[in-house]
Amino acid sequence: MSLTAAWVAAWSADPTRVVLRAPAEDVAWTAAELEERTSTAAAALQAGDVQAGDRVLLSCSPSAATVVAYIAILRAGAVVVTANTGYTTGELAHIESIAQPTHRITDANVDLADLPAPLRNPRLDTALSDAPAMLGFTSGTTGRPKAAQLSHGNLLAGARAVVEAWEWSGDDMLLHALPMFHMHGLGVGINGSLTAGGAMLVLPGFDPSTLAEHAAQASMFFGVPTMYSRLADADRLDALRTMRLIVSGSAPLPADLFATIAGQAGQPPLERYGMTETVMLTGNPLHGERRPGSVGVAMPDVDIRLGADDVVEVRGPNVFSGYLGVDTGETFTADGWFPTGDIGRVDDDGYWHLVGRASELIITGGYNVYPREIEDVLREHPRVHDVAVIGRPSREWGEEVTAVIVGDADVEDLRSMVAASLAPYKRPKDYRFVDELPRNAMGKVDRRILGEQIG
Ligand code: MCA
Ligand code: AMP
Repeated sequence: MSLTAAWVAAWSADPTRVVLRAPAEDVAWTAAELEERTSTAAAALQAGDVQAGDRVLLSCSPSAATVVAYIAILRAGAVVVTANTGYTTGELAHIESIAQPTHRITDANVDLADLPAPLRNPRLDTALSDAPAMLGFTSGTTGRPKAAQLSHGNLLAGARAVVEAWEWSGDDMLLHALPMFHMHGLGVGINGSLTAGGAMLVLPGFDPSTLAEHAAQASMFFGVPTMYSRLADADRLDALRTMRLIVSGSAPLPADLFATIAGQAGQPPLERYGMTETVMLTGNPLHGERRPGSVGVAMPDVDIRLGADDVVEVRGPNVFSGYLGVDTGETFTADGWFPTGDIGRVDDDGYWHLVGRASELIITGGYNVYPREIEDVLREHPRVHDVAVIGRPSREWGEEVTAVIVGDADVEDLRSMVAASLAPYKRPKDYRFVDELPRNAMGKVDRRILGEQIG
């Protein structure tokens, strides 16, 4: 079954229910209206020559129009290619060179007004379960993004798992304040809500006071730890008290923040763990102990084990089929499991903990940054002789991107170089200068020692 056939079935079960609210756009659409708008938009995409299997770049801010465009691409049988709206021209060009999209939807044309009149007999919701639905970009070890290919079946399995685990129903209203170009906002937020037959209240972005203002209307909120920490700083966590479920993910939730949320929001947050390549993998239970510092137990239908070097390995209907252009032999183990790159351990009663990462990946505010990509840019400066980019602990961001430089380049010069080629979240928040970088016997920078040295 295609993902969208499942959504259409959920809409037709209760067509008069309001399923999409977006106060900033004055939107309150029933299931019948959302069905009608997305089928018209999908038919317009097909009139605009979007064929089944074509790749459509979607790089838009969160809005009702973005939700419609996303659903329409999938209903038309095309593949959603996600891209951060903060990308520079160079970053976007790289994504496009890998994904080769035939069409582009950005904030400038998200209303799809530039398309011809919709086809009269569109072919909608006909994608098979193994047809590609999404190309999601993740940081590769070379520092440049790789495209993870997810099918309709992968995304449907991922959505059904969270629907089951969180007893998500048609009575739920999700307060959606996440970006709509990542698995968290799309694969969990939107796909989960549509699969459950629930409703969403979409905000154009995250800010504590707007969130608090709308919280009473919603039953669920999903956020990254930075959002919870900002709600705590603004003294607005109590706005979440009326919700039935608050979920944290994308980055580690520190135990002290867990305790602050539990106290001020009147309920422990449910921390879960996922990846672009797999949708969700584990989660603390809806009923039962939510263990601080643990990412919980395996999601329904997900198999999880510890592989070589304590890397977490996973398998299941939600796990992607591979990266575009990369041999699957390099991506999966010989017996078909996906090594996540996260180092884990498991308690006797099945609760998983993530204790580190096999790679140098930095996670800042829920966004992934690969040091190499920033180092490559900084190294271009003639007065940078050597450089290492590391993540330093930060209360606000979890990890803060920091550039450590050997040389005497001017920091303002470095900042403007970086701004010209990298999205804002990748830009170092701090620049430090040292006489030399600590290296191990293999000549590789020892990032742990470097972190200790600069404090
Ligand atoms: C914005 N900035 C950041 C970040 N976000 N810097 C580092 N890390 C970030 N995450 C920059 C801004 O560009 C700006 O730079 C400065 O920091 C302050 O911006 P501000 O307005 O305060 O930021 P914001 O727009 O309010 O964004 C903060 C945010 C956002 C709301 C927490 O980062 C966010 O939505 N994060 C969620 C990411 C997410 O959805 N991840 C899921 C990935 P300047 O001052 O220079 O202009 S999917 C995933 O990980 C898997 C599947 C999973 O498990 O979920
Ligand atoms: P992405 O490539 O953006 O999908 O990010 C996936 C990565 O985010 C995972 O491999 C983990 O390293 C990290 N992650 C997601 N959820 C959690 C969590 N609850 N705790 C710690 N790390 C997490």
